[in-house]
Amino acid sequence: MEINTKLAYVGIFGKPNVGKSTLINLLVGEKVSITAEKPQTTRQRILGILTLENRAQLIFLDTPGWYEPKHLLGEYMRKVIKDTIKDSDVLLVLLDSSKEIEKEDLFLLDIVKKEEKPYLVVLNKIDLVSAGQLEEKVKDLKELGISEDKLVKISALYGTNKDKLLEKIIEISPYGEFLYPSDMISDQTDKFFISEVIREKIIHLTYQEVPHSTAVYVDEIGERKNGNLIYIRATILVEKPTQKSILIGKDGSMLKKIGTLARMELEDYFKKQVYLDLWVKVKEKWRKKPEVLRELGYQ
Ligand SMILES: Nc1nc2c(ncn2[C@@H]2O[C@H](COP(=O)(O)OP(=O)(O)OP(=O)(O)O)[C@@H](O)[C@H]2O)c(=O)[nH]1
Ligand SMILES: [Mg+2]
Repeated sequence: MEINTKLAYVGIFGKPNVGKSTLINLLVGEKVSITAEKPQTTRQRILGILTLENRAQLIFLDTPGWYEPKHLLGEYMRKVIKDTIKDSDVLLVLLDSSKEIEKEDLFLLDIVKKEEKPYLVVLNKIDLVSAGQLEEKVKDLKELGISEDKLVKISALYGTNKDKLLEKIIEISPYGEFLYPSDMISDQTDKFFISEVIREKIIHLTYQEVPHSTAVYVDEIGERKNGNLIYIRATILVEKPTQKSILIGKDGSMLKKIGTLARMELEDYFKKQVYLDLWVKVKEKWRKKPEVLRELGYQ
């Protein structure tokens, strides 16, 4: 029998902070990946599925931003990117149209071109630039050998040209039968999603090294009050005692803020009352320790 549906693993790549996670959430139509105004937010491969009945199933893979690794965690993140490039049928390279094209962008573009897989270059954040600036970028990319039919200009934040991008992706995707049930949007466990939501709030509320030195581990998810309340106990790992004091804050005020924001989002997600019990622990140089990384699921 002839198959007339399209099926593709679609990898999303780019420098830190270009909007990869914002884009996967837009395309899937739900929050599957955390986002932040600070770079290096995503650390793992995040899967999000969009099923268009009788037409296409696109399995998007969000990846960490491409940057020079400074520790084992960074090396892990880079491996995630490389593995995902191999696993994808279609590659999307995201660029921030409000920023200069840098060597990391060129490097990624080079890798992607060498793969000989269908790819698109996605110019994101067009809401931040003028039409003239955008045309300059298109010209720069042409000089780098990226023809206009491979280019899509979008705003992941505002959803501009979402359908145009989807059509282009489907056009270059291979035929295949659906792999996932059509109502499935991700393969993430509750445990992982909870830890990511907590980490997102920490990234939003803290600065400098603190967001990067933080990991979150969920110790327990339990039901209370005859199943009407979800009890969650989670540990926030940091690398130094000073970071622990920042996270706890004066009289516990920072931890309370983090907890409240995370709880509100989790209540929305579980559609139930949530009790969030947060603890902060120092684990020196955890980003350089293979056994800790393994425990945290970075492996
Ligand atoms: N103005 C504007 N901001 C955007 C757009 N897309 C994303 N952003 C913002 O850019 C910042 C980074 O977005 P993310 O989606 O977390 O970026 P990322 O590429 O996943 O970043 P890493 O996970 O660190 O690699 C956030 O503050 C987003 O709100 C856009 O189209 N326009
Ligand atoms: Mg991200």
